Amino acid sequence: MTIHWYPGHIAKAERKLQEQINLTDVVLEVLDARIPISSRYENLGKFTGEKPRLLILNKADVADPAKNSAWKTYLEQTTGQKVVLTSASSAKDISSIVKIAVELGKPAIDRIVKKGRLPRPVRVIVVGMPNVGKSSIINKLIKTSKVKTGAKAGVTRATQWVRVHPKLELMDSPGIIPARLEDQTMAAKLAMVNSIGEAAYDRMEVSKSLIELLFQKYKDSFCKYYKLEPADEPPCLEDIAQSRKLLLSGGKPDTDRAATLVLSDFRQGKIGRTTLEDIEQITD
Ligand SMILES: Nc1nc2c(ncn2[C@@H]2O[C@H](COP(=O)(O)OP(=O)(O)O)[C@@H](O)[C@H]2O)c(=O)[nH]1
Ligand SMILES: [Mg+2]
Repeated sequence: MTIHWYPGHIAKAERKLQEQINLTDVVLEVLDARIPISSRYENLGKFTGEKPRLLILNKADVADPAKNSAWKTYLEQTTGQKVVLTSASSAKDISSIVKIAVELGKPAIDRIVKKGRLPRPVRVIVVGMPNVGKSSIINKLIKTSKVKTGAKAGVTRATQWVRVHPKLELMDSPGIIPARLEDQTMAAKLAMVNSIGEAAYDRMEVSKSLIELLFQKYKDSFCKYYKLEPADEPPCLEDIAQSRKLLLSGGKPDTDRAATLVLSDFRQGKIGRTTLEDIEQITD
């Protein structure tokens, strides 16, 4: 499988990310709960330094509930960061993000006060790879309050801060962590959750890998959803095309449409709540 990537774009994106993070006290790091390994950028600490971080496992509503709690515990223990499971549509999840972010930012504000300056709200940024739900989380946070505090002087690109709580200001544009695709297995997972532009990969290949993974981890629900007899080997795209009556004009199975269908069903959580990565697969 070949997923293409462009180091030049990455360097540029990383510079921008660094500039954005420099303006903040706390970093809200969003992962896709279905792929906590591949959607996490291990070197984020290079950009955040000592700034406190909150890990958000988003899209928890479409991820496997049992694995959600296992991942939360594991990540809390191994990173020392706070971890929250969220679904960007849940108001309750969003208010817990606000509460924790204010707590995490308190030491930074205390330092300001100690220097004899006036306290100000904690400043936070939402960062993450494409499509993990950054904008949805930002929109949801902003909905809780609508007061814009305007552009800050001294910042080249006008950075808008939105006061989402008396003690919290949110940068209104997310920090985009460019998906690093050196590792093709991780790149394929990012393609599965739609974090990589379609032009960079072969849909059929990614779809086949997804079928194998879902078959391996969620055989019963997968076969049931596509009305396939559970077998020892994963179904091929032809099987799914047949079952869904996706046929070309000559009656041959339309594997291309089957590939698109499986990716789309998975992304929408139609096959069930699934998590593609397990704690057990981490080796170190
Ligand atoms: N099921 C589910 N979908 C979500 C969630 N958060 C975001 N999405 C969807 O994921 C897609 C990407 O979200 P977006 O906020 O644009 O991601 P961004 O690229 O990180 O800003 C959109 O279709 C959202 O509706 C969530 O918690 N659960
Ligand atoms: Mg966005």
